[in-house]
Amino acid sequence: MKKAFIFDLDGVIVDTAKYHFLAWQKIAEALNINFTHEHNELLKGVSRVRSLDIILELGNVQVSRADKDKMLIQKNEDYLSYLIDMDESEILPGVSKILKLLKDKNQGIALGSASKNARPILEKTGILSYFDAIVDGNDVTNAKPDPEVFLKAAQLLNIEPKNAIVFEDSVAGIQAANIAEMVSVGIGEETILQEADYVFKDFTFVDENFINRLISQ
Ligand code: B16
Ligand code: MG
Repeated sequence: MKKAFIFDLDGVIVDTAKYHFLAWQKIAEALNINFTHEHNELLKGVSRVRSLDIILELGNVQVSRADKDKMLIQKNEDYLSYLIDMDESEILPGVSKILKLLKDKNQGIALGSASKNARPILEKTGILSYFDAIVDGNDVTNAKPDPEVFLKAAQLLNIEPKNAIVFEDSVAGIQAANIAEMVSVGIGEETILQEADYVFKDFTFVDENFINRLISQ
């Protein structure tokens, strides 16, 4: 049976969190806000605008709408500068193998990400052609845990939500998949992704047997 396999981007296909961190840290420093790796965890899967609000809340700092807009532009320009040299070596272990496997099995493949920079990242890493549909931060109005991003992806593939499988590294993303009544597969720590139907540390632990089981169930 043809299923929809929907991949989150950051933390699932590539680790762009480290670049988001560097760019947000500069913004935080300029505001005298202490921004740590632990704080960065709070921003995973969260939109750019909401991420800035979280940082400002952490520092108990208030800024004007105009200054916020400037910071968002500055952060994104800085973030994009880290992506210039990005290539296929940044694809997380095991991901390319699973994409190839799904293509060979004629399954639907989609991206469901909060990032507005998803397309250039897929292009630079050389995997854009695997995706039959891309839904990213430019296409949705409601952030995860709202299921909008995944429902749109399944709809573009013309596949019912119950026949869709979501790979996600964030708690909000797992919740979005569950609300959409899709199969949720957590990529990361089991203790954090407790709400997922299945959890794997990374894609090297996802094998053909598991994929076959998802396709036939
Ligand atoms: P951008 P995902 C998310 O990607 C990141 O996890 C999150 O940290 C980031 O703020 C968000 O994309 C927006 O990214 O600034 O590039 O639009 O995990 O949903 O693929
Ligand atoms: Mg993610």
